[in-house]
Amino acid sequence: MADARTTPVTPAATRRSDYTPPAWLVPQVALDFALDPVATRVRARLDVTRNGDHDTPLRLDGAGQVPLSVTVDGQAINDWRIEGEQLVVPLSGDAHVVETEVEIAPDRNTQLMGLYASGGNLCTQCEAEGFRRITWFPDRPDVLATYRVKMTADKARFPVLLANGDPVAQGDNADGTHWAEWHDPWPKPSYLFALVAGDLAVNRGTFTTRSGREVQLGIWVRSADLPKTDHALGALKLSMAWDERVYGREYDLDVFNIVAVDDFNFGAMENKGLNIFNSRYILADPDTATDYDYDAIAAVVAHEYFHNWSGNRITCRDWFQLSLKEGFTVYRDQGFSADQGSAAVKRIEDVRGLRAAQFPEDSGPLAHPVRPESYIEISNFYTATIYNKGAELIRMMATMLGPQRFRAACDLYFDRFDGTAATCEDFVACMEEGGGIDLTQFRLWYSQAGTPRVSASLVHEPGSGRATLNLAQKVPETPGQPVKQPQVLPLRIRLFGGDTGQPLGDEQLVILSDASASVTFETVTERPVVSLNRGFSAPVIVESDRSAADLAFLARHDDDAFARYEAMQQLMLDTLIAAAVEGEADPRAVVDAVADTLDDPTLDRAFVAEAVLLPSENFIGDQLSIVDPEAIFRAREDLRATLGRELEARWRAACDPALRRPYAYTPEDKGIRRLRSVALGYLAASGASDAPALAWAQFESADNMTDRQGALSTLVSGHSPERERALDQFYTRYADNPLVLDKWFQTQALSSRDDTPALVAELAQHPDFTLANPNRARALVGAFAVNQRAFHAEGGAGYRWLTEQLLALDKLNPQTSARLLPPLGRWRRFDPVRSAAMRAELERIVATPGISKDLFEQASKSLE
Ligand code: 0A1
Ligand code: ZN
Repeated sequence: MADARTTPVTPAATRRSDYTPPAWLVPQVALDFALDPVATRVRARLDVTRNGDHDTPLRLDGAGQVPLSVTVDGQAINDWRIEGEQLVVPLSGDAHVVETEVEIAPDRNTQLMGLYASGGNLCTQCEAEGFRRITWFPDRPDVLATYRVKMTADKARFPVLLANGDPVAQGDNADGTHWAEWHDPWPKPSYLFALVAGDLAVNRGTFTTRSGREVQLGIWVRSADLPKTDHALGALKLSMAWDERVYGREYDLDVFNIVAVDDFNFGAMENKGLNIFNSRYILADPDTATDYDYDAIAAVVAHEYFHNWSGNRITCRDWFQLSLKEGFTVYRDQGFSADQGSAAVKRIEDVRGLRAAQFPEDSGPLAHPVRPESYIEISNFYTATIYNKGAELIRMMATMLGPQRFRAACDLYFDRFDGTAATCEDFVACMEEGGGIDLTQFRLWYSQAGTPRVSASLVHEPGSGRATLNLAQKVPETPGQPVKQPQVLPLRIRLFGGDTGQPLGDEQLVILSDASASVTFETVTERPVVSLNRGFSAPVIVESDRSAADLAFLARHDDDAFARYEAMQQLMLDTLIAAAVEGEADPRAVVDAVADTLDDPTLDRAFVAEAVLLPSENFIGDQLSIVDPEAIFRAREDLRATLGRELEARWRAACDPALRRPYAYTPEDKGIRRLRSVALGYLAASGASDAPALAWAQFESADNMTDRQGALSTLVSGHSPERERALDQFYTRYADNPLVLDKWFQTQALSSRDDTPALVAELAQHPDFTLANPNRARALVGAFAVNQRAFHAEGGAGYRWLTEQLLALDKLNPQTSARLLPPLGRWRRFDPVRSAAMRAELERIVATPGISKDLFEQASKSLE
């Protein structure tokens, strides 16, 4: 197959306003694959029907393949032509059978889109536009077809043949090959097509749906990995039961298979009945996976499973509607995870993730609305805005509707749009109708980019007992959107008595929809303190005039766990910003609040571990108009050292080896482990002379990866002899485990040592480093680029190194390369020297001949 990467002279943009329905529909497809890594033959038989009254020819998308043959109703034709990347077939009637044959080369497919080889097996990835790299087809999500798939392959090399739907037949051939046929009765868009051929072992299970259908579940991996699949299988069963219980959604086929592959561009893919996963979101045992990995596996398994309804049964009309399936499905997987353990801790983690990835996106050059207006390359729009801000939009609607009405509105949506390709507007209209609420203004959340800023100040008149909360909002300017209108902000608010710590009245849901508004509270007899945006009910930035004392008060007394965490974060942030900008700040309030949190026996340890963690260097940087990475690093390290020293006894208690219990994956044990590694970090920051020895002891005696990696991370930022010992031992022990080696690379790329840029450049020469595997590339290159101090180290070597990696990676895998570019796009936020150096690298990328349109779009937009 020809190279599909294009030279971006003027890559064309696709616009939402240009949508037109497909001219031809394809109700049925039959595919016949003669599978071989070097040369795979694909024969496609498409039943096509004219859609409406027009005389346009059939246009099939491709990616540079040469059709070996084209027939219409069984007759070879020669009036087909290639226009751009499309195969154009003139058709006279209203219904025809069009057949094509192509040859493709999976083992030369380094982009990992379409049919490709991974670890000796063959697999597919078709979302968003990968199916056209397999065969000629109207590769757009609003063309829904039923698929019959036949695969033939060498039986010894590829004993397992899987595709979407249910297996219908199989057999052996005399030449050593075998074949299997699968049929998917549910009409689906081409991006949900999948097949897998390989030498795989399976962990089987069953799930009986509430209406009595017994579903055969299978998790397919290489046989050595089989013992690491129980957690994923358990999570799948939990997800299936949860979707029935919470959303009334049942599975609809007799089999549900998941295959894990090592080479994968994203996390996982929801192909109908045949999910394909990045192996990092399947494989786990205590020795190799952290608690974070276990949680992520359950969340991603749930996410892909939930797509069966929010994505597959109801899909997207066009890719501008991507958040229809992604925002809603993230919201659903967040609800699932919240129900498995501490809902408060889950909310804290999700908000931290939103602030780390989406807020910077929304305030930078790549900002775009949840429903974008245009794109050059759709792969660049699988973003935190579409996924995570999209989920926050659903959450706000759920908050405004309340649980019963939200469920009724979801039922209406599933019912009305089942089997169709829908829009974000369709979803909102169902929320409106099913929930009995007017969402006219709320729709601005879909069209306006940028994170709204809310300012809040509380005025109390002790004489009258009246308190007035003055609120104002502003949605900032973003690229292409200079003027914004006020949005609908559902803010959960409660007042507390500043003397007694008691709540003053119930929580209120205040809907701020004007540019400014006031909320009045009567009979407020005590000085009130306001708890704002509880549970992070609106994804906004709150600027309030609350004093350090008020924040410390809320950190102790708020009855909303998230708000308590938030008050603590704000207190820490104010202190760190003062220290970074003015050179000094009084740490007392933070030290006292952290001490009280550690001492509070009513709080679960997982919450405590989150609450006592300082905001990241990046997040502090995001609050400042000009980021001084070194000053931020210093301010944060100083505060860590102060906390480490002043609360030393408490940290020692939290990581006391005597308190260690045998590994168990329970919410309680996870919390204890998390706090243990946080405490170890504080002890190291305090300069305690035995900190490296303590870390080494934890590293060496750990019976699980969470403790081992926690200790390693602490050691890696220091200069002790234990550091090298731990790195060597870790490497030797896990030399055969790619997922753990990723941790080895990543931990070093995140080190806070001064020499990290040089060490990272050296690691790129390590025999185990390769850009060809996306996990490995992200572990080193991706991690380094978010290590604020290292990446922005004086001299600009980090920028040059990143650019070289991106350009090299772009030749293999444009999607992954483009996704690693955004840290360079923060150039406006740095001093003139850094800023110019970053710009120069972006300009170098744009000027490089032959770069992909993926990378071109990200780099050129970052310069605008
Ligand atoms: N729909 C998947 C995400 C996904 C998108 C593109 C991919 O290929 C490059 C792979 C996965 C999800 O939301 O999980
Ligand atoms: Zn998804």
